[in-house]
Amino acid sequence: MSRTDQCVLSVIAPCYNEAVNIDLLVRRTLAAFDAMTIDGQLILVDDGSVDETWAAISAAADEDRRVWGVRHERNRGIVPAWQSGLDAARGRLVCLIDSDLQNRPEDIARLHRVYELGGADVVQGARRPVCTVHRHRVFTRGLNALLNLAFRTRLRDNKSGFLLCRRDTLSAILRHRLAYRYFQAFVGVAATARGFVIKEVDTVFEPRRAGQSFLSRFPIRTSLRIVWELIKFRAETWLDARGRVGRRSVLLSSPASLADAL
Ligand SMILES: Nc1nc2c(ncn2[C@@H]2O[C@H](COP(=O)(O)OP(=O)(O)O)[C@@H](O)[C@H]2O)c(=O)[nH]1
Ligand SMILES: [Mg+2]
Repeated sequence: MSRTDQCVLSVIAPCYNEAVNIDLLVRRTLAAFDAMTIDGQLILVDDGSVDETWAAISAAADEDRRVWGVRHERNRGIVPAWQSGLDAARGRLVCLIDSDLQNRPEDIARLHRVYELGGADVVQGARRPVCTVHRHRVFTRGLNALLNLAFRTRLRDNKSGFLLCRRDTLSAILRHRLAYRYFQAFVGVAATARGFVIKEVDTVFEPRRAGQSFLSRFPIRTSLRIVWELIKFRAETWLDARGRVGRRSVLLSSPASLADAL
């Protein structure tokens, strides 16, 4: 596939020190494309890994033209990695998936099937079990409840990270004005706040085969930072909504002030 070719589906996987998982991830994802008989592209974004992740990605890209590698020189986080994947994506549809095989690449077909049935802008996997490490489960459930409360949503898994939608829909969801390190936690509420309809389907969340979860490194610090960012994002969406309503009411109430409003 050349840089200008279009395809149907681009799967984007952020990779941070996942050398041991790349080979199987690639084989299972390409097999899923074959089973779906879909014109697919797999984009692996190495986010400044310090292990052999980039070597594994390069080898896979050399072997199959459907595999693309993107590399960050230094670690920038999951959402900037999704963004770089999005910049390289040639698909009308995109799918985000973890690279550690906790999401099953075979389930991409399920998300796609549900999407094609219509009625949803975003189809996301609700992880079952939601977490495989006990202390993470408490954190994940608490954060999920907090997000639903703050944004008046009723999502079962706000921090899924396994979803499928149109490419331009994902661009719109990831747009934000303030700086966040963990915006991946706000994808569900951001989608809802921007008027997209999300459908959730249960997907198996396997235990990690190898490597380390980013949460196990600094759980307390990470949790506090995410809660702080939640407050920030709540304020950002509130201001956005007020801005929209404000502009609309000016337009509706006084055509003469149209120039001012623009
Ligand atoms: N790009 C990028 N990806 C990351 C980073 N930390 C984790 N990931 C990837 O994001 C996915 C989910 O991360 P993981 O640590 O397994 O989170 P958990 O499943 O919620 O415990 C995996 O594919 C990781 O390789 C990071 O700093 N940058
Ligand atoms: Mg994981």
